[in-house]
Amino acid sequence: MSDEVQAALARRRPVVALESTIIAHGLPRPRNLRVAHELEQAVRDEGAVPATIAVLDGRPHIGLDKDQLERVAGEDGIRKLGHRDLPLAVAAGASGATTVSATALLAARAGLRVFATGGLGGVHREWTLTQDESADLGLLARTRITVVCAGVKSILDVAATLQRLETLGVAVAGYGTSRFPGFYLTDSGHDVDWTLRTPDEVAAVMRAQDALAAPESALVVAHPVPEAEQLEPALHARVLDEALRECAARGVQGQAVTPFLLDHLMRHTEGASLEANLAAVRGNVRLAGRIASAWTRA
Ligand code: PSU
Ligand code: MN
Repeated sequence: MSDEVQAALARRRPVVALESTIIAHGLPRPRNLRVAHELEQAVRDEGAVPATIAVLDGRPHIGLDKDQLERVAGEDGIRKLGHRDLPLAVAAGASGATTVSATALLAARAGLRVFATGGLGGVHREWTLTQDESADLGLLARTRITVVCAGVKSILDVAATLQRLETLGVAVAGYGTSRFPGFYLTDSGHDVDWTLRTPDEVAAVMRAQDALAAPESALVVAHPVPEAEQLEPALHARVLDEALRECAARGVQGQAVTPFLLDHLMRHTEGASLEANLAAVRGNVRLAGRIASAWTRA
């Protein structure tokens, strides 16, 4: 743990966990490094301490300094680590960026409770053929953490992912909306059962989770990208269709699927999908800072 994060936790100051896969594998270089700094600053602007999480030379890090963040953003061959990869990377002395599942696991083990990302992984379209379901979902079913996200990535089968979250017992609430957000899009077209409207309301749910001694599951706070900053829905539909066809035609599989689709969308929307993605992440990081503050005040 970085000294700053350790000191903040010891003094019960708000801390927000940030994942690193979005930096290393979800965004293009060299902009990704600027974004990494910008996201950390956004957390600070809300009065919280950012803790970007990654594995470097076999050591999990909770909170990265400038050089470490640079390695995550720029090092060739930096791996993508889901939670199952953590022991393998540690034993091998390897370096890797952590996905939502690995970040949530490490954050919770370190005593962090609030985590911000772009969009969760989930059930991929054509799941019946590929069985591709992100490990994010299973991990969130057994980890007590609050994840602020713009829903799940719209490259997924959103209805199936919502169903899996229900089956797995993961609490889901819209933030300021009764519609589940669609990552690049403000509205995925699906309803959510619960709406929370303030950071204090979110903190109250977190306290209730602990008081109920419920299974150690997560709370997903689904926070939509503002409508003015979303990707144009018709463009989204058209380009996503192409991306999915291209992905299948090239036989892209496993961990490579999500980065491939995000990159394809970015290149075929002249960067508009990137801007929508960044707008979503920025909003999530800020909200997470406010939730962490409400949580430590409570
Ligand atoms: N959110 C983003 N961009 C990303 C991701 C999330 O805006 O690249 C990453 C997260 O790390 C998430 C991962 O856990 O994509 C999902 O990968 P997979 O579908 O292979 O589980
Ligand atoms: Mn997958």
